[in-house]
Amino acid sequence: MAARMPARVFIGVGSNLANPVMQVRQALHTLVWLPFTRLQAQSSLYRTPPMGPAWQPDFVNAVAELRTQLTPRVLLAALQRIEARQGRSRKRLRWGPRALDLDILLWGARRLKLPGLTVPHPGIAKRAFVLCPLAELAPELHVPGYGSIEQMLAGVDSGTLVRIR
Ligand code: A4P
Ligand code: MG
Repeated sequence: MAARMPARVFIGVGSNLANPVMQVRQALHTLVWLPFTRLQAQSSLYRTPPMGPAWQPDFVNAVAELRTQLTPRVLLAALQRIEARQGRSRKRLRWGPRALDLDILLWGARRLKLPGLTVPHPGIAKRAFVLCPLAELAPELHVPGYGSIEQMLAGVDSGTLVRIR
């Protein structure tokens, strides 16, 4: 399972139910315990207006940077177990409210297209709530297939995000 050089991986963390700040903090703490993985850095937390149905509460978003020797599939399965443990039901409305969402945003410079796993995350270019915390951790970043994080940030409206802690 751990047969490789560590990859630099970024995880998007989001919540808008059941005390979102606590959910995001707890998820970040849990990432520390993943096998063959180091939590390298974590961004500030941001309060962000919902993308998708507007009746739902604001989200809290953050990004975590990992070094991992896990394979992409094994890491995704581990993230889905963390979501499930934090009360995430998988039968939900698309883009609807959730206690915890963990997305694999980037896997080094790789592009992955596996059943159930696309990296870079397909929504990355349109989401200020991903790009702002990502830029905080890695302002030099180049996103494969998209360009520099700086260019990408110029294409979204980050004025509605509030850095909360
Ligand atoms: N999947 C494919 N690629 C990936 C990847 N790179 N990382 C698959 C994680 N999962 C990936 O995801 C659906 C399927 O995507 C999974 O089975 C996995 O195999 P999901 O988490 O079950 O469902 P979802 O998250 O509701 O769907 P979706 O369309 O991925 O939603 P998003 O894109 O995650 O958006 N507004 C704000 N302000 N902040 C947010 O964080 N999040 C969402 C959810 C909506 N609005 C938001 C936010
Ligand atoms: Mg998701």
